[in-house]
Amino acid sequence: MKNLTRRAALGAAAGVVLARAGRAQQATIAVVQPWSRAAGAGAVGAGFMTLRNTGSTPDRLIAARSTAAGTVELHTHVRDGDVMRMRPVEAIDLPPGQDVRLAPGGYHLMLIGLTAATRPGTTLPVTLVFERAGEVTVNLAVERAGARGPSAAAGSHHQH
Ligand SMILES: [Cu+2]
Repeated sequence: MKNLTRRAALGAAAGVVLARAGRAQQATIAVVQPWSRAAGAGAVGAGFMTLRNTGSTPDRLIAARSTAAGTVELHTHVRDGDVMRMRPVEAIDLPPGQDVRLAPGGYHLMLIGLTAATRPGTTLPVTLVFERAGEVTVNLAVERAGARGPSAAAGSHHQH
């Protein structure tokens, strides 16, 4: 019994250490190539990027906001018969060691009520709120309307 008790005590201590290590893990989400598309003032814009959880614990994108839009929602696309429709989601899960893409036809940020027109070549600030990693502000590179991806990736021949 004495051994079992000691083992339980050690286990509890180890648990505390793990929890502390987890809390100390800040900024373990890398935001790769955030981009948007040109849109008019008052219109709805979109935000795309790859979210890379470089930590060892799960995280979630739980909200986003922008000084350049009235509201920012987290959206996904769901199939409805032959049509793909957008639907708000509460959060986007970010498993450790994985890349989650926000891309046309899938997860994306919906920037509702742009305060000004966005033009190709400019940037758009968005603050991402992660459950564990906290808040990160990134600049979305504005591409032309209808772009399918960030031009930095499309034009890159050296980053393989
Ligand atoms: Cu949407």
